[in-house]
Amino acid sequence: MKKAFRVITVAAFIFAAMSFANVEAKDAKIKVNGVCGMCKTKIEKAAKSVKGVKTAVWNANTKELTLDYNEKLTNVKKISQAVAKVGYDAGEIKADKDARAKLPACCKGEGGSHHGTDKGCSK
Ligand SMILES: [Cu+2]
Repeated sequence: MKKAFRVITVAAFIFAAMSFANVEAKDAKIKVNGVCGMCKTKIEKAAKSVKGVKTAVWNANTKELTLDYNEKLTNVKKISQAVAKVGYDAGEIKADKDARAKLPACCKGEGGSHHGTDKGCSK
């Protein structure tokens, strides 16, 4: 019986340590109004430049940026601000006007296409 108790104690410890680690890793989804593959690269790069962001994946179909970050180091607002800075509306944060003005027309949803890049807007 003593041995079983020990195993349970160790298991409980491991479980507690795991859930503690999970507290720091947060998931979030924010809407970002990008258009193409070029936008995707910019959006993800901006999000990942924020300290504490582990993964940032933007989906062109759903317009959702899926984040995995350490909540001790950053938060959704900070990440949104970093994305807004490169010219896109991100969650509650509006795009930086100057950065947006520099985006290709198609990346602003105004039609047209990038020149010869299949990663860019083509539709
Ligand atoms: Cu684009």
